[in-house]
Amino acid sequence: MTHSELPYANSCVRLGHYDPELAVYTQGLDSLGKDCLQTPSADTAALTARFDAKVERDEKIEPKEWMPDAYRRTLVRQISQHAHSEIVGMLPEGNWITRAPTLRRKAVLIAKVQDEGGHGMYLYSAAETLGVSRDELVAQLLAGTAKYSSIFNYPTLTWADIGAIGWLVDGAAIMNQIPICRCSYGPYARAMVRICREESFHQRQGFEIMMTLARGTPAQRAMAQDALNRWWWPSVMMFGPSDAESQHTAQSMRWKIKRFTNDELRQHFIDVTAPQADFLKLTVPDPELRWDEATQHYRCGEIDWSEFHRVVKGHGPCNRERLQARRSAHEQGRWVREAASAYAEKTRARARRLEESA
Ligand code: FAQ
Repeated sequence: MTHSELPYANSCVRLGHYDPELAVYTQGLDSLGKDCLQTPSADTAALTARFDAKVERDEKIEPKEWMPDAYRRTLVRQISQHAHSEIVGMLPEGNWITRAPTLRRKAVLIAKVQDEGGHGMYLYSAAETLGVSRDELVAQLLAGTAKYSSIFNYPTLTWADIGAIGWLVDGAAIMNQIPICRCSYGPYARAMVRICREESFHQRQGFEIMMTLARGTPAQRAMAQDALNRWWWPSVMMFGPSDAESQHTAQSMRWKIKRFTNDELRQHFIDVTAPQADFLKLTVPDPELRWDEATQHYRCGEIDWSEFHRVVKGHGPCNRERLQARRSAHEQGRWVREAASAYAEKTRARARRLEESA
């Protein structure tokens, strides 16, 4: 892996060499991709060979095409977990909308949280092209059987946490997601292009909050340092288990769903972010963090994987609270969904009547 191949999580997200098409793919929604689920009559080995060759040539796989079941399942798993993360990820920051310190900060935060909701929608739409419905996926989230990113199970205790989330969490998210712009599955890749552009704004707004606090009063500096102390390790863990422990990486790399391993992306995040902390004159809470001339990378201390597994299994500081908030939002939004469905039905009926009378 050369440096130029790696995604940037800094102030310039380089999308130039990726497919610039922004449209989120919705083709295939009518059948929800179910027509692709039947076992094809033609020889599966030949279909697999054609699929593999297409992936090898870096061509996109589209919803109506034949694809191995395991590829489809992997995509549904990853895209739906990603969508849930965006939606649950609205909660920690949403917590600060009413308490943002200025009107400008409040407007920016509302826009950011709204962007995350939009990302969830693009991603559920991309997952739907694979033959699952958004209702099914949301039901899994609400039942507590679906995963979402561990990072969103930590609390936002002070305003500085909003800065730290933008800087570190969005920074890590971009690092992980830029390569997905080149994912072999077309709808996911195209959704990611737009998402990454928005995430790069998010990262910069977070860094700007941190910069303001770090250059502020001693109390503001202390608040920024405290936020870095609490968000550093969870952000480093966000990239997932180490390569030695990661169940899915090898196969996902062969299918070009993932382009880099969890550890490669984590290392790059640390390499980019440690100098940013120096620039802010804040201290990364890792006494073993140091630049290694020989490898041209930062070395860091041991990750506490027991904490990661605890949080993923549902025992983080806010897992219960997050699910409860989603469940009650879903319940309180029932009338909106019912009204939207009734309106859509009314519109369809009117169109039918007009057609009949024409
Ligand atoms: N948390 O074999 P691997 C954001 C699970 S969006 C919880 O390495 P894989 C935007 C993994 O699912 C953040 N679970 O798996 C934002 C698997 O479990 P399974 C989300 C995790 O898929 C910012 C098992 O461990 N981003 O932040 C985590 O190859 C600010 C074994 O792991 C994405 O979803 C974790 N951190 O690699 C919003 C990006 N890590 O399914 C609001 C797309 C791993 O076998 C505010 N996803 N697990 O039961 C990916 O790139 C990959 O799915 C990875 C995991 C890298 C997350």
